[in-house]
Parts: sequence; structure tokens; C-alpha cells
Amino acid sequence: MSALNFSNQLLVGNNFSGQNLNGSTFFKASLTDVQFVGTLLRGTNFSEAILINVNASNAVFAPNTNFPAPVNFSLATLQNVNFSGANLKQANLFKINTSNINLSNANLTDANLSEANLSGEQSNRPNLTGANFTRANLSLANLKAADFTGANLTDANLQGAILEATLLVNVNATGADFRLTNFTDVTLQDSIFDLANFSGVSLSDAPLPPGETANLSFRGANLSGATIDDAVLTNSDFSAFGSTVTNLTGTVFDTTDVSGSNFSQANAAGVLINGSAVGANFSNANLTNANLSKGDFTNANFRGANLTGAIAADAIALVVGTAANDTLNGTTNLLTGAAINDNIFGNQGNDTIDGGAGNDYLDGGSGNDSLLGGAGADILVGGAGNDTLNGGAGNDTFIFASGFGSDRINSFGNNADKIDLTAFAISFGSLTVTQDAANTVISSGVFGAGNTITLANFTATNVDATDFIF
Ligand SMILES: [Ca+2]
Ligand SMILES: [Ca+2]
Ligand SMILES: [Ca+2]
Repeated sequence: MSALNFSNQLLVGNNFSGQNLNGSTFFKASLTDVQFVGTLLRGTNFSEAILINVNASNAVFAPNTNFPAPVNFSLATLQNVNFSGANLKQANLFKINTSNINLSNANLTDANLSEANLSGEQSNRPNLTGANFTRANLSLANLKAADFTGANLTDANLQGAILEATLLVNVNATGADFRLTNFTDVTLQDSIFDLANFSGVSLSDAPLPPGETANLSFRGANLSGATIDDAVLTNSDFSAFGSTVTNLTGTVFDTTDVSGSNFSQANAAGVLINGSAVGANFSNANLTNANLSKGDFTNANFRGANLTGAIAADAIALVVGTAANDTLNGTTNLLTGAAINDNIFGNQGNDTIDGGAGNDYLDGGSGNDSLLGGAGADILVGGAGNDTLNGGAGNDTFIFASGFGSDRINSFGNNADKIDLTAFAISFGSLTVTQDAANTVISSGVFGAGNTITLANFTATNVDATDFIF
């Protein structure tokens, strides 16, 4: 059987399972209780047809050499239609209107689902599990309450789609475009959104049961100007994708949990984080002009981050200075009185920074700063300007990078403290170590003129390669 014309016909109870109906037309036909299980339906036309209780599981609609036209379902009405495992590659599903649709494990690569209605209710979710939407066009589609568990949305276009109450679990949406989507009440977990575009998106109410983590990957994604509120994005990855850094400029994380997440290298200028960021990694992130007030940064890592112009009022474990000459002190846990491992940034101005107890990260920024580590294994970064550094008790690390100035380390602990010169990629042989009265002066052609490290009251012959991290 092949290329039949059912245009405008009424089909009830027909069983076409396993047959070859390639090239047939069902234009404006009405099909009720029809079976197409495993049927060959390449190059067919179902536009404006009405399908009720139709089983087309494992049917083949994809074009081939003999039937090069994609199947056409545009403007069709589909009630209780089962496309599970069907091959709908390149299918034209423009403006289809569905209820109780099953597209589980269907192949919708390069399909056009623009303005399609695949919506349902949470009690009876449209089944899109395991479906392949690679490069599919889902722009302006209504996907309310759809279950995308295990689906592939790589490079899919979801611009302006309704994703309200959807399940996005174990989804791969690498490179997908989510601009202007409605992301309310979604469940986001164990999914990949690398290089995806969320620019300007509003994502609200994405909770998870207590104790569960989100484990999302947003590497190299664009979330600039996005507003995310009341979401759980724990243990998520916002680090770079190859050479593409994640764009978080102006992103708002309002009452959103980003604990354990990795923001390493992210461009997060002007970002707002006011929820839990416990144990998060902000190393080398651009946090200029960020608003980190009220955030909880306990055990967070800000090594190499730039917080110029940032504010952190009432933040936990993070203290940020202004452009003026600030006096900044490490904090204690208000409930237990215990020392906190603080991250303290002086920024511009001549700042006095005291980490207090705990393993602190102190960054003077520009200006002639005075840094005191106190007890604990501290990391002190003088930054530009002529700084005075004192690690205090504990095994402390002093980090120097290009243009660090003429800095002085008081009470350098031989065989305890370390000078980190990793930024210069040199070895001990490139250093010049001289005795200058009671002090030791360390210089190098690699540092450039005007950049010296003075170890106050320290004997030059005690300086060897073990005092450095190269
Ligand atoms: Ca400073
Ligand atoms: Ca110390
Ligand atoms: Ca300095």
C-alpha cells in the first residue's frame, strides 16, 4: 500500500500498523482510534487533521531520498496521540494543538514546533521524556507542565516558550536559546545548560526537596540581566566552557541558594547574591560592583577575585572596603563566637585589614595597605601599592603578582610562611636576595623596577627555594 489520499475523510478504527503509507495525505482528515504502530509515513501530510486516540508509536515520518518532504502536521489537533519512539525528524508541527501528547523517546531533530501547544497539567504531564529536540524550533511553544526528563534540547530554540511547571531533569540543553521564556515553578536538576542563552530571563520558584542538590551546568552560558529568585541552584557550575567565560553581568540571584557552586572566572560584574553561597568558588571571578549584601559566604573561595566597587553589607565571611581608606576587621560567628574564615577586600585607598583568627584571605587592592593575618593559615595579597604584610601566627602565604610595588613582610616565619610567585612563572635562580642592614630584600628583573619584597629583621642566608611557591 502506498500514497493513499484520505483528505477530508473520516477514519475510525483503522489499523495501518506495520504498513507502508509513504507519501499519503490525511489533509483535514478526522482519525479516531487509528493504529499507525511502526507505519512508514514519510512525506505525509496531516495538516489541519484531527487525531483522537491515535497510536503512532515507532512510526517513521522522517524524510528520505524518495520522500524528501518533511511530514506536515501544521495546525493539526492531536488528542491522546502516542508518538513514543517515532521518527519525526524535520517534522513540521507548527501550531499543533495537543492534549495528553506522548513524545517519549521520539526523534524531533530539526523539527518545527513553533507556537505548538504541548501543554498540560502537573497531574497529567505531557510526556516528552527522552525525546530528541536537537536544533528543534520550540519558539513561542506552550510547554506548560511538560516532563522533559532525559530529553535532548541541544541548540534548540525556545525563545518565548512557556516552560511553567516543567520538569527539566537530566536534560541536555547545551547551546539552547531560552530568551524571553516563562520559567515559573520549574524543577531544575542534574541538567546541562552549557553555552545556553538566558539573557534577560526571569526564573522564579525552582525549589527542590530538602537535602537534594541541583547539579546544573551553566558553563559558558549567558545569564546577563537574568533574574533568578527563590531557586535552588546548589552545586552548579558557572565556570568557563573552554575559553568562553560564563556571563553573569547584572544577574540577580535573589533568595536563591548557590551553595557549593563554581563561579570560577565568571564575568559577574554587577551580580546580586543575597542567599546562601556556602562553599562556593569565586576564584578569579569578576565581581566588580557586585551586590553581595546579606549573602552567606562561609567557606567560600574568593582567591584572585576582583571586588572593586562591590558591597557586602551584613554578609557572612565577606568584608569589602570602599574606595576610601578603610579599616576592616574579620568577623566572628555571632551565635558561637567562633572565628570565621573571612575574605576581606580593601579595594582602593590605604586600608588597614585585620583578619583576626581563622584562615583568612586578605586582599589589599590598590593603595598602601597594612594587612594583618592574625592566627590561622592566612593568604595575604598586598596588591598594587607599597604594602605592609604580617601573617601573624600560623603558616601564611603571601601572594605577589605583576606591579605589586615595594612591599614589606613583618615577622616572616622561616620554614612556616611561603611567598607565592606563581604569577611570574620563574624559579629561585631568577631572584636576587640581598642583606640590607637587618632586613632581606628580594628583587628580580622579572618583577621590574620598583617591585621588591622586604623581609623585615630577616637574615638573607636563611632564604632558599623552600620559602617560595613557584
Ligand atoms: Ca587598598
Ligand atoms: Ca596567620
Ligand atoms: Ca603591594
